[in-house]
Amino acid sequence: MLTVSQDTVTIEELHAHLNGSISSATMQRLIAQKPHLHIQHSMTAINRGQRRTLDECFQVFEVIHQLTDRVEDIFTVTTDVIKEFASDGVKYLELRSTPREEKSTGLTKRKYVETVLEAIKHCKQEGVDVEVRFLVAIDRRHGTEVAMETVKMAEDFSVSSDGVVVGLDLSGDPTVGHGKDLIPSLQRARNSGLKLALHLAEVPSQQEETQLLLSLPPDRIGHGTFLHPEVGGSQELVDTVMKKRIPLELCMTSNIKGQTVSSYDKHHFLYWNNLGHPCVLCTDDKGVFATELSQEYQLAATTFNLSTAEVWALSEQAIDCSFAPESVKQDLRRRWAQLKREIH
Ligand code: 6MZ
Repeated sequence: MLTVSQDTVTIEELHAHLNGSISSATMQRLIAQKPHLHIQHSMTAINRGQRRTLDECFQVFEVIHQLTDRVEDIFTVTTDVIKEFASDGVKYLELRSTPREEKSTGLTKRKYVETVLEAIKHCKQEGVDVEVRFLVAIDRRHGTEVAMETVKMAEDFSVSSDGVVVGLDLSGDPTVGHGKDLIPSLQRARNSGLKLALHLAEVPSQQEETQLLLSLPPDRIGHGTFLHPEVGGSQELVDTVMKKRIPLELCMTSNIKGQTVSSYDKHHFLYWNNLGHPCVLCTDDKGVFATELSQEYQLAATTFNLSTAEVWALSEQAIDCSFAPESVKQDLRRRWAQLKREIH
C-alpha cells in the first residue's frame, strides 16, 4: 500500500471551511493577540481520540469566530491556510467561507470576501505552489434573506475576481432551518453560472430536504452521510445521485470526531466507492479536526485496504470533480501524471 506523504497524491482539496482550517500554530498566535477573550487552544480543536457531538462542533466555530473578527485576522488565516495546504502537497484548493460582519471592528461581508481574495492573490504573488478558488458560503442558520444577499454578492465577485470565485457552498448546522427556504437563492445562483457545493444528508431524517435540494441539482454533495438505505436514506436518493453522477466530498475524520459515523470502517466511502461513484477525500476543517489531506488519504487507504493504484485513481478523479476551468484541470492532470512517474 502507498504511504501517503507530502508531494504524493494529495493534489486536490475541494471541501475546506476557512475558519475550521486554522492550524494550531496560527490559532496560538490569534489567542495570544486576544488574551481578554480567555480562549484556550483546547476550545478550538478536537484532538486525537476526542469526539464531540455535531452540536458541540458548531460551538467550536463560534469560539473561533471571536478570534477572527478583524480584517487582518481574515488575511492572516487565509494566507496561513493556503500555505499549509500547499506544504501538504495540495496543488489545487477550493476554500469556502461564510462572509461575516463585525460592527465593532468595521468588518463588512464585502470586505470579508475582498480580504480573502487579496490573501489568495498575495499567495500567488509570493509563488506559493497552489491554485486557489473560492466558494462563498451560505450559513443555513441565517435564513432566506441573507442567503439571497450572499448569492448576489457571490455573483458580483464571480465577475470581478478573475475567476477566483467559482461557486456557492451551503453549510452550517444541518439541524437548523429547512432547505426549501433556500431553493430560490440556490436556483438563482445556478442560473447565473455559479457552481453549487451543498452539504446534504449530513444528519439523519433530512430525506425530504435532500430530495428537494437534489432536484436543483447541486454540482457536488458535501458529506451525504445518510443518503443510502442502510442508514435510513433511500434507494431513490441513491439512484438520483448516481443518475446525475453528483460527486461526493467525503471527510472521514470530521465525521468520526463529529460522531455522525460510528467508526472509520463504517464510513460511507465504502458504499459509494464500491458503486464506482465519484468520491473526493477532503479535510472539512483541518484545524478543528486536527487532520491534513495526506492523513485523510492515508486513513482511507489503511481502513479500506486500497491498493496504490486505487489511491492514485482517487486523486485523479478529484481533478474532474473540481470547479476549475478545463485549462486548469488539464494542467493538474499533467502534474498528477508527473508526480506519479516520479514516485514509481
Ligand atoms: C456544516 C460546517 C461544517 O465559514 O467561518 N461548517 N457546516 N457541517 C460541517 N461539518 C462539521 N464544518 C464547518 O467556517 C466555519 C463555518 O463552516 C461551516 C459552519 O457554518 C461554520 O460556522 P467559515 O470560514
